[in-house]
Amino acid sequence: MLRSEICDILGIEKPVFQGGMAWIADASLASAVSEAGGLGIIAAMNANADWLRGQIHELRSKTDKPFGVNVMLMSPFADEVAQVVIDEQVPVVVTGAGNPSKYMKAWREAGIKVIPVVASVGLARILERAGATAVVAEGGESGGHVGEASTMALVPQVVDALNIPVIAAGGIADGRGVAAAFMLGAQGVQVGTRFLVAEECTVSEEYKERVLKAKDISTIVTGRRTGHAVRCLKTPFTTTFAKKENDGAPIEELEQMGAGALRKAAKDGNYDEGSFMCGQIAGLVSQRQTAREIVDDLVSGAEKLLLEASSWVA
Ligand code: TUI
Repeated sequence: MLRSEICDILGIEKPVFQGGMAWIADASLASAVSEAGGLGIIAAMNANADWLRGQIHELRSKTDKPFGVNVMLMSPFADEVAQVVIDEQVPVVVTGAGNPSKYMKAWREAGIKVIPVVASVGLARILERAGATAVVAEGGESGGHVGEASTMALVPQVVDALNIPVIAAGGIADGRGVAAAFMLGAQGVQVGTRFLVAEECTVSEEYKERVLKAKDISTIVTGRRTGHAVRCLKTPFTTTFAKKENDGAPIEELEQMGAGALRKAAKDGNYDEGSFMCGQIAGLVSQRQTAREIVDDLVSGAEKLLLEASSWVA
């Protein structure tokens, strides 16, 4: 059985977190992942307190297992969402796209386990000192907002710098990735892209089909000049965006273009105008499965490899 300290800390059976994908990770997907023994995560994204409260209640009607809420720190509703997780006694808060320091004291006092997503050793150190339970070290292979370092480079450096558990994210979609993450010193993994095609994932059919068809070089990072680098599938939208970015379009124009594009992909399946956030590992994602099948495959694949690993040593 693949287990680590993070399983005991969070009360989960399997060290698999589902990524808090904006506009995608809702109560349907998160409850299915938690029921499967992993950590399902509802993405608060740019939604307000009422929406999040509704999702938390829906999740709790489907599972009594532990779950998390991802607080996207660039959201205009971050302050009210930060209070909802306290009022609703959410067991785990994962944060992304910023530094959650200003909320940490209140969350810790409310008994919430706080697991920030970091893309650098520097922020990881700051958040360990601020009382983080663990961190997710997310490499630039990931879909969505990304930092500079790759998973292979980032994870062992964060592991060496901290004394709390590290969860690896970015480029992990099967047992090989999970086993590799453990070899780098991680105690668990966070997986986004593979869960996009889960049966319980409510994202548009167009999105799922595009992920299933994606290859190794189907994604591109745009927005580095705006300070909000985002990895998406290459589409007409990213081609136009990248051209404008390279041609020196004003940052306000680029930000304006990006606004609403993820919703257009996730909810409307609008291929021409949508931003289909997706990790580099999409080329490995080739079948629709239930969340339980995905969690089981990730874990059993890693167990088999880790048990056989000593055969490499003469
Ligand atoms: O947050 C994510 N992934 C996301 S958020 C998102 S919504 C969005 N849409 C358009 C533009 C921007 C965001 C889609 N995907 N992953 C975690 C993550 N956090 N990746 C990188 C970071 C990060 C980057 C810089 C965290 C902190 C940071 O610096 C904070 C500081 O103040 O030092």
